[in-house]
Amino acid sequence: MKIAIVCYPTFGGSGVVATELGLALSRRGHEVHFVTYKQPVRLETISSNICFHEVNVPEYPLFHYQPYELALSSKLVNVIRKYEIELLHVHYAIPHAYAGYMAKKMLEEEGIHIPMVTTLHGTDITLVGNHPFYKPAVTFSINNSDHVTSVSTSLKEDTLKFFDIKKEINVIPNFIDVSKFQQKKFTDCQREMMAGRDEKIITHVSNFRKVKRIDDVVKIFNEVQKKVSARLMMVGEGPERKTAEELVQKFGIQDKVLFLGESNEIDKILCFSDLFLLPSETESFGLAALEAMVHSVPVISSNSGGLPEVNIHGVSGYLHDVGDVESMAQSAISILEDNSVLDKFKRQAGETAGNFDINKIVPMYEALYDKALVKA
Ligand code: GMT
Repeated sequence: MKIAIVCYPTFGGSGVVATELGLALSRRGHEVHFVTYKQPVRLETISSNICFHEVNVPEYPLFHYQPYELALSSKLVNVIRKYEIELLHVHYAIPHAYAGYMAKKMLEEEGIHIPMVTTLHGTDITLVGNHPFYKPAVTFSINNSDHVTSVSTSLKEDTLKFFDIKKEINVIPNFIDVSKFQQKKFTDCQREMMAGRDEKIITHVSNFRKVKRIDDVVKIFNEVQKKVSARLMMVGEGPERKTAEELVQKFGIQDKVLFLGESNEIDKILCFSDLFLLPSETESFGLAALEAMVHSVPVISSNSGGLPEVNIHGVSGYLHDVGDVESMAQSAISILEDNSVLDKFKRQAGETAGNFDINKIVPMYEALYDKALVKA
């Protein structure tokens, strides 16, 4: 099948999922064309059946805001026409499904009919899409997609609650390539460079937006380090970093907290981590938690959004109410202070990640594509 994928090429989870999906589809014999404004961060190889088409938005001084959707829909028309693409898979309702719909309509004028699958990832629904300004555009884009998927049941329920949706929403959870991590030998898993022999390593990875509550990460760690000798690795960049750094100063724990910035080597950091913290306000899924679990790192998270579908309370880690720093810290201590408990949680976290193996999930997308093609 010839598939065009539209996504955000950044470090965010939706871009990662879209890229990993495209790569997996190409390995399964499909021809995949990524259409976006920059080469996606995890798209390291371009081959005969993986192409990247850059969307250029010319700077024109008259426009206060450069019209990305216009440039994207025109690019889609050209790519679909030139490479005889059979199916369009867009990640995010706005602006991608919105632009995809325009491309579909332009192509229809030429007698080309192309089915569009839209995957909802969360931010488009729970944060951006629910803003009254965007609501009509999100509703329209979802209702005019040929097929719609969401990455968790919780996100499906939120979408149906917030918007007037006429389309069926199929839940296809995010995934991870378990075998990749079983086979990989992290020769440079240099734990000793990061912490002392008796210190535990706690990690947080995100884009440091408000929704991630990284001040809670610091507060939880501050409580934990009073009981268990530990270090905190803060991986990522974003608007809340300064506030978190100030909190670290306030608690006087600068020597125990490392801000590592954005990293392409998350695997190398997770391989020596003992615990992962994700106390977000909400997560449609929490791919970062799954990435930790596949490295056998237990997760302490909030219990909001799709997190309870990924992190299983008492099995792969613990979940508590948003903002309940005290309970999160207590749970973290209970796992870290006893090595036999830690080992049990590590094993269980790895096993839970197996439920989301790429080989179970990618065929669900392929089945949906088949359905979409039959209808088209
Ligand atoms: O919140 C992020 O870190 C980025 C955001 C995105 O749009 O890329 O992530 C969303 O999609 C991910 C992949 O499906 C999910 O794992 C994240 O939970 C979701 N973020 C939120 O719902 C806040």
